[in-house]
Amino acid sequence: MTLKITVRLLGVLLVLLAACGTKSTGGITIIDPYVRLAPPLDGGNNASIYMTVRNDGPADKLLSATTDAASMTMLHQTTLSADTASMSEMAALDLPANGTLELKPGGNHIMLMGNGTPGKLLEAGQTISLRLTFASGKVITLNVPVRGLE
Ligand SMILES: [Cu+2]
Repeated sequence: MTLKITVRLLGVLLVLLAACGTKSTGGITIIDPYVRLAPPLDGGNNASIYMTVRNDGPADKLLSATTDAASMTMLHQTTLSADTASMSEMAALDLPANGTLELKPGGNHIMLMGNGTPGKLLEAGQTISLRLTFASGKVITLNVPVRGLE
């Protein structure tokens, strides 16, 4: 009886941990990562990844993000002018010492071009594996959930 309750509690704990959505490696913590699918207007073939990257160490740079779930990934910066938003590719995104790098709608993001395996698009509810490489040599591999259109 007691054992059964313990096992059940453990199960609940594991579920809570899995839902937490953070991943920490070598002083860098990834908070609340998610893939946002593009509107069907774009052919539904591109997607963006957003997250907060917290750095509890010296200044670093995000150099690349790779995944098998897209034919190409890029680091993008969004620039807003009077009435248009345009995206440009960045060689790296700065991660300040003891600070954060925000990847968010209307700002910096990871762009997935040609998402999904050929002929099959990503769908809300899926999870993709993403590998982040930093200038310091740190590499973080994490699972990123796919959210639907917002
Ligand atoms: Cu973009």
